[in-house]
Amino acid sequence: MKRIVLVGSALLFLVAIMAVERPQAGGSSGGSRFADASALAVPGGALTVSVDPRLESAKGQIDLVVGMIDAPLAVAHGPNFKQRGGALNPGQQKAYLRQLGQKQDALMGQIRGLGGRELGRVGKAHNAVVISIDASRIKDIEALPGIKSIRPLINYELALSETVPYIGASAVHAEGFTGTGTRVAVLDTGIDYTHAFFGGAGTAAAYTDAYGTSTSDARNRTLDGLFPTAKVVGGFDFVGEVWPTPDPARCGFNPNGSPRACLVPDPDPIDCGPAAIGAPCGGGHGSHVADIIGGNDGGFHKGVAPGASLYWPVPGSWSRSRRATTPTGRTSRVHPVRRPRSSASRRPRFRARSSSPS
Ligand SMILES: [Ca+2]
Ligand SMILES: [Ca+2]
Repeated sequence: MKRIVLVGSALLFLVAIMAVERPQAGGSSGGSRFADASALAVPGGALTVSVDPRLESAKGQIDLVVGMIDAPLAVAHGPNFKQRGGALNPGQQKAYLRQLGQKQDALMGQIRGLGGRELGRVGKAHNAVVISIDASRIKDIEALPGIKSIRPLINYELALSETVPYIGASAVHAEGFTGTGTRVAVLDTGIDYTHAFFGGAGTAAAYTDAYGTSTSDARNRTLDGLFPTAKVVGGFDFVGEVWPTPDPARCGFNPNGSPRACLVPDPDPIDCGPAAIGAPCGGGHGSHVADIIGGNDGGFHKGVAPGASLYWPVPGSWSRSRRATTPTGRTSRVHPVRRPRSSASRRPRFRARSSSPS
């Protein structure tokens, strides 16, 4: 019996040592140390829940981002982990996310009991669940354990007026370097050279004159006296409007009878962008990229090199970037080209919305 007690004591001592050696968030070791997400958690009830003041007068059904007290994976892994090495190896990272997910499951069970519905959840850069619920339940959510913050879900629109200064390009512009005299060739889906951000009229009528009203419209294959322009000084469409979508009318059929896709080049690189043009159109990615590079409406809206001239060879059709802009314009992948606030008559082409729980 005495021997059994001694062995048990030794085991307890070993467990105690392991507990002391648990890594903390921000640790710099590789992945060899034992990881336990619970060591990163702030005890429930120890924090005051931060409720966004914009919710004070909220009424009716509302979308909320409910932040949780456990650190997201990025925090648990440690700051600058690419340079310094993270605290968790890949397996531990997955286990940590599973642990966060289990707590989110438990929270959602409680929120559903309050009449809420889950819209989404995140755990890597931010630990939160996104829900839809009646605003009258915000106080009840605040009382739930493990809650850190409650914020409204807001649709943000990215804008060059923010991103260009953010990367330091505005400071370069202030020194007189705007890309003037530089020619940039971009390989993408095409460019809407009628857009106001590229010096065009910026009207639906101008776009229709250049593109037509469907992918089969002859105007998207001819220059129509509208191209090139002072800003978009050259370009060519090497693929046509629908490639790689099969186009039996122009391309015929494969030996097995299936419709073929083929390249149908034309001299007009006008982009197939607006949702007003039906399927299979739905792109606009090239115009979006062009705006980031050299968009310039002569006012507040400026790309990274607003003085640059653009060339637009089109080696890939809109279909290659279908995910960039859905027919409803709702996708988070696109950096939207915003309509100038000063001109309501200019259409909000290629605009996309991005929802963020931040
Ligand atoms: Ca045309
Ligand atoms: Ca074309």
